[in-house]
Amino acid sequence: MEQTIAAISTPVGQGAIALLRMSGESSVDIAEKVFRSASGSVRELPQRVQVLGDVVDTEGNRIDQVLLTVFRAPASYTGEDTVEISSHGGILVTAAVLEALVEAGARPAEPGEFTQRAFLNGKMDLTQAEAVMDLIGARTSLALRAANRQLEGKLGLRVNLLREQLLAALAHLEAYIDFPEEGIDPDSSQSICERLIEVSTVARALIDTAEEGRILREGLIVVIAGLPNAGKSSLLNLLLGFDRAIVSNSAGTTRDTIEEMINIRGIPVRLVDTAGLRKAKEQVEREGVCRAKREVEGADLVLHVQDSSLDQGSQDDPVAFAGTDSAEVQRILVLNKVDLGIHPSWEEVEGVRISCVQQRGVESLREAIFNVAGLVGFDLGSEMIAVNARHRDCLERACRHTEKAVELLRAGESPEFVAIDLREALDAVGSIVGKVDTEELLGELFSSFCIGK
Ligand SMILES: Nc1nc2c(ncn2[C@@H]2O[C@H](COP(=O)(O)OP(=O)(O)OP(=O)(O)O)[C@@H](O)[C@H]2O)c(=O)[nH]1
Ligand SMILES: [Mg+2]
Repeated sequence: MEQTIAAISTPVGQGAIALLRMSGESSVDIAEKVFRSASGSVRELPQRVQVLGDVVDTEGNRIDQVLLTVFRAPASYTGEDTVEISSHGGILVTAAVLEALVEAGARPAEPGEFTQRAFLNGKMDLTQAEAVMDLIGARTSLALRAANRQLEGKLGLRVNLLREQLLAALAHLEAYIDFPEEGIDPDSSQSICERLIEVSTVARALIDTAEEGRILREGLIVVIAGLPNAGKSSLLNLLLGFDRAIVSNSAGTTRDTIEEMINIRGIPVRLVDTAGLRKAKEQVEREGVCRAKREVEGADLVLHVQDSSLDQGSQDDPVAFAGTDSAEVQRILVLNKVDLGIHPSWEEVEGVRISCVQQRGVESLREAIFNVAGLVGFDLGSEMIAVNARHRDCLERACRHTEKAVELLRAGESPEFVAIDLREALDAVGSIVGKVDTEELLGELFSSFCIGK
C-alpha cells in the first residue's frame, strides 16, 4: 500500500489562507483523527463539499479553524483519496497543521509527489505532468497558453500517434520475423518505409519547436553590453520600468551582472546588464568585464549600447571587445543619448536610436527585440506546441532509429535487424509520455517540482 502523503501546497509566508493536501488510502482516517466539526465524522462527510471545523493536536487543543474537503478516489487530482485543508496562512499555523497530520500517520511529501501519483494512477501522461510545472512557472501569457495546450494533452496526443505508427510498423515486421525464409516482399517494405518516413517527419517538426520551448520556459537571453558609461544600466532600468541598477556618470559603475525578467509581447526575456567593456585596471572591475564577456557569449541577443553623442571613432576599445563578436549571436546596435544630439559620425549608421533620459525610442527597441525572437526561431504556430529539452532528446533518439530502420529496410536487411531499431525508436517515443519502464526518469523529473504539487 502506498503511504499517505501530506504537504503544505501554498508558498511559505503569510497570507489570508494556505492549503494543505493529503493523498493516499489513509487520508480520510488521518483527517478523522485531527478534525473536529459539527458536521460529524469525516468518513461520513459528503465528498467535494467544504466543511468548517477545527484541526486539533493530540490533546484535543485547537490548532486552527479550517475548511476541509474530501475527494474520494478516483475523482481526485492524484486518483487516490485526497483531503484538502484550507487553514489560515501563517508560517507557524500551517507547520502545526502539517505536524498534526504527520503525527496522525501521514508522511511529508517529496517535491512533485502528488503529480507523480497522478501520473502513476493514469490521471495524466508525463508531458501533462511536466506542463503542470510549466504552468506554475509561466511568466507571460504566451508561456501560459503553451503550458495549457500541453496540459490539455495536445503534445501527448501527437506523441501517441507516433507511437501507434511505430507499433503498426513493428507489428507488420513481426509477421515476417515468424517466417524468416520468405523475406519482406517489396510492397510491404515500401509501405513500412513510407510510414516510418512520416514518423520521422512529424518528429523532426516537433524537434523544431524546442527552441520556442526553451525561450518560453527559460526566457530569451538578452544581454546589454558596451563601453562604460554608454547607458547600459539606464537602459535596463528603462525596460524594467523601475530603478533596479545603479546609474552614475562615473565609468565602471556596474561590476556584477544584473538579471531581471521582462515580458515583450508575450515573450519572456531575461535581461542582463553587464559591466562596461574596457581594459580594466582594478581587479573587481576586471572580473566584472570577464563576466560580461561570458554573458555575451551565452546570449541569444546582444544589445550593443553606444553613446551616440560622442564620435564613433572614439568608441569601442577593440581589446576589451575581443572574443565578444561571435557571428552566431544576434545583435542590435542601440544608439543612446540622442537627446544630447547625434554626433555626425553616427548619421549613416543603422541602429535603434534612443534616449534613456527622455525615455524615447523604447517602443522601437521592444519591436526590434521581438523581431529577433522570431529570427532565432520563435514561431509557435497555431497549435502552440513547444517541446522541452527532455522531449527533444527523446525525439532525436526516435528519429535516429527510425531513419536507420528505413535504411536497413531499403538495403533488404532481415526484419530482425530492422525491428531492433524500431523497438529503440518506440522506447524513445514512449519515454516522452511515460509509457515505458522509467523509474529513474520519474525520480529525476518529479524532483524538480514544488512540494505539495
Ligand atoms: N543625456 C543622457 N544621459 C544619459 C542617457 N542614458 C544614460 N545617461 C547618463 O549616462 C551616465 C552613465 O549611465 P549608466 O546607465 O550608468 O551607464 P552604464 O553603461 O551602465 O555604465 P557602466 O556601468 O559604468 O558601464 C549616467 O550619468 C546617466 O545618467 C541618455 O539617454 N541621455
Ligand atoms: Mg552600468
